[in-house]
Parts: sequence; C-alpha cells; structure tokens
Amino acid sequence: MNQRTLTAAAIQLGPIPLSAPRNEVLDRLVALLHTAADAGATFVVYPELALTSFFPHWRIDDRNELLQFYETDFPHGSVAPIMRAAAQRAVTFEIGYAEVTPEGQLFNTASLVDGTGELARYRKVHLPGFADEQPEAQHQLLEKGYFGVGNLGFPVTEVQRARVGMAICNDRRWPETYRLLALQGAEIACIGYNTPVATPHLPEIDRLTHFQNHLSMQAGAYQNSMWVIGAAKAGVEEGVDQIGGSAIIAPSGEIVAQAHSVEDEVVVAEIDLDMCTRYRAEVFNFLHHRRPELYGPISAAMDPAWPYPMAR
Ligand code: ING
Repeated sequence: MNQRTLTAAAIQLGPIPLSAPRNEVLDRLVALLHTAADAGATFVVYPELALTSFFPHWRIDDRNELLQFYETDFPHGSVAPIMRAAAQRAVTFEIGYAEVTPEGQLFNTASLVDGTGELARYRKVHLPGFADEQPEAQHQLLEKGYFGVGNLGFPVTEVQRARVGMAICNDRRWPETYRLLALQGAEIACIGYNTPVATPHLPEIDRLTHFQNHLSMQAGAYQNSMWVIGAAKAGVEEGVDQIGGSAIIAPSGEIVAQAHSVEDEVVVAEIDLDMCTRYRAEVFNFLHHRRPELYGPISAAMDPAWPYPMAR
C-alpha cells in the first residue's frame, strides 16, 4: 500500500490592525498561500479570526459596530481571492472567521475550503473569558458575549486522503476536543489561535504561555495519535501582545516544524499520515487497550459540591 503523505503548512499571521482594509488583508493571506504552495504545500491552515483584528479584546456596545467584524456570505463574499489562489495552486485551506447566520446568531467559526467552495464548517465550542467587561483587566476577552457556543459538533472530513478535523484556540486546551476527533478517525487537527502573552486574571501563568500552548497541542497529538497544525495570529495587535509558536506536531508528540517570529510566517512540513495508523495499531489501539465501559460518566459536569466555580 503506497504511503499516504501530504505537505502541509501552518500560516502564521502577524497583527491585523483595526484600520487594515479587507483587500489588504486578503492580499496578505493570498501571498502567504502562494508562499506555502511554492514550498510544496497542498494543505494550509490559517489562524482563528484570520480576516480581522481579534475584536473580543475590547468592549463594543453597538451591535452594528460589532457586526462589521462578522462574515455574512462565507466563502464567496469573504475569501473569494483566496479560493481563486487555492484553485490555481490545487490547495485546500482551513481558515477562521467570525460568522453571523441569516437568523442573526454569532459564532467563532472555521471552515475547510478549496477552489470549488466550502467543504466543512466548525463553530468554536470552548469559549474562554467573559460575557461582560472586566474593568480591572488590561485587555478584555469577551468571546462569551460576542459568540454563541458552537453547535456543529466536531466534524471530520476527507481531504487529500486524510481525515481532517477542526478546533479553535481555547478548544486546544481541552482533551475532549482531540478525543472526539480521534474517535471519528481524524488524522489532522487544524487549530488556529489568538493567544495573549499575558492573561489578565491569572498572571502566574504569563511566564508559561508559550510552554502551555505547545504542551496542549503536543499532548493532544500524542494521546490521540494525530497530527496537529497550530496557526497563530501573533505580535502586538491593537495593543495586545500575542504569542506565535505556530507549529506542526506529529502523532509522536514531536514538534516537526515551528515558527520563530511573531510576524507573517509559513511553517511547512511533510505529514506521514500512516504514522497515525502505526500508533493506533500499537500504543493507542483504542479497541484493544481502551475501556470506555469503565470510565463512568466522564462527560458529566463535575459535582457541584466541588470547591470550584462550575458552569451548568
Ligand atoms: N484565547 C486564549 C487561548 O485559549 C486563554 C485564551 C489564554 C485562555 C491563556 C487560557 C489561558 O489560547 C482564545 N481566543 O481562546
């Protein structure tokens, strides 16, 4: 059986200023797709909210002002120039953007797209931060106010003989994300992110932001025998300093390629999809070694008696 490989790229973006016209942003993203394709990539991953500034970092009271950041007619009205480049270069891409539905629902969304159109859509499930402004914080994280909880599950789609799933930013910190994809046979998890260096409400982790970024994705990749492609929006964007660290991570947990800047940067690696199969035949043979019947209600909410603030 001939080996299944594909050359993939994480496309890291530097800041997208609030003042940046949409055509300039698209020109940047198209140029980066060509750079990736020139390096042999046929599959590329852009960051979360790759078309705009990360606007949950500040309070926006006026709904019409807020809606300026959301796409109403994705993909053709939003990323047509990228689709044309994708068709020209035979590339499939994954991209994050803010979505408003015809019914007015708001989501932090990512889609798989090729030159013919949209292949799959995912809406972010794990929304960090708050719904309301935190007056003492040096920057806001208002995703709970600006997005609904994702309602499309964790879809897995066949792309170039690979089974591809999506997650967005904070999703990568939760083991359930990778396991739900792995249980559907996903071999690649695409994860765009916008992650500030400083976390207003837990400053003790500020020295660990980079470490915990890679820790989360490496653990997810290894414990679920999948490739993880993490793509950052990096640098100081509208006053908030964000980490880079875009990386391509193997089912072994090894980082096989990573960004070294906090600007636009293309990170390329050849992905051996059969490594997933080898790990799933041995170390993580779910059928032979895993015992879900003994795990009890692991998906239930934690006991309210626990001393932790519990949602639900
Ligand atoms: N951003 C951050 C992330 O999960 C965060 C929020 C940072 C949560 C650090 C916890 C610790 O990477 C988004 N957009 O989810």
